Amino acid sequence: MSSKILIIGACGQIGTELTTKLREIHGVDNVVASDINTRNLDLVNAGPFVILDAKNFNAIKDCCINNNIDTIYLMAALLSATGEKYPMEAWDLNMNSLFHVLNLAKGGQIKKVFWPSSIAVFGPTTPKENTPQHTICEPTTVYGITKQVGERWCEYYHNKYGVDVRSIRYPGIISHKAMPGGGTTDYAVEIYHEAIKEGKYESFLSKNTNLPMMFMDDAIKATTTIMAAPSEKINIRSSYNLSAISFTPQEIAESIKAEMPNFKISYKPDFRQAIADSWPSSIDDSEARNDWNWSHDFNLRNMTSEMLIQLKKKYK
Ligand code: AKB
Repeated sequence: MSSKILIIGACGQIGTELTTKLREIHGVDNVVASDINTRNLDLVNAGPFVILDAKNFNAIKDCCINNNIDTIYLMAALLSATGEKYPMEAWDLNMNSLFHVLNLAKGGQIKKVFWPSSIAVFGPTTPKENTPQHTICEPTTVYGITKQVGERWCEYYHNKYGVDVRSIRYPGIISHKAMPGGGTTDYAVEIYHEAIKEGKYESFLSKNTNLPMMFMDDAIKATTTIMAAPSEKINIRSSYNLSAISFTPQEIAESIKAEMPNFKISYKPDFRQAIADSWPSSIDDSEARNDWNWSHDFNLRNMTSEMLIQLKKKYK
């Protein structure tokens, strides 16, 4: 029998594309998209959509009962840059939404949960290169703290109450449909839009800031693969390291210049530089590769080609 899925935060950068993919896999009517607002609604309204506040336990519970939901993807969150501006709001949204979903699963209403963590769980004391799965995690952002604590709670709910919760630590995600909002890695999306629209881009990170990144197709593949894996293959119930590519603003600019020789980049680091400097440059994701056969498809060159093709169509 197909799962009946609720996506909370379906109108965000990842939520929109996840909604489309899950509807392809499970059938349009089996995937209810929800968000607190209707930004990007055109990307998710080919199937059921409800307005839902991720901080409202009763609203989530009623939505699950009314739609016979057995699986939740909790994609709502305030990201790293916005979280620094609104620390208490980030804590409130990121933690309460997770508790609501974990408690529904503990009560038996929900059978399976996906909750994204992030490379933001790492901090300045973490080994920067090839960051191991199990290592020092002393995050310095509110967002990172919520993700680190959330990971501990996911593992706790699994061990203590048998909740089938699965999670991956997303790197920066690059996509051409919905824009990201409020992250430190957002520059790597903006740069393509500005390349097509203006032929130039001013980066808010310095030219040698090397961060782990991933094309959206790979992020969606990782998400659907971990959720489809047999439960006994999921040995880590906090969150899996996940990796594809790492690059700097200068390297992404070079990859754009290879296709658009007149493209110009300049650098004006702002408060997000300190956040980026606290994160790793590359991630060791061998546990995800071993446990549930994760592999990525996109490198910087073919990601740039695809981004430019798609955005040329969008802005023509
Ligand atoms: C951010 O930059 O805050 C996010 C993330 C790495 O989790 N994209």
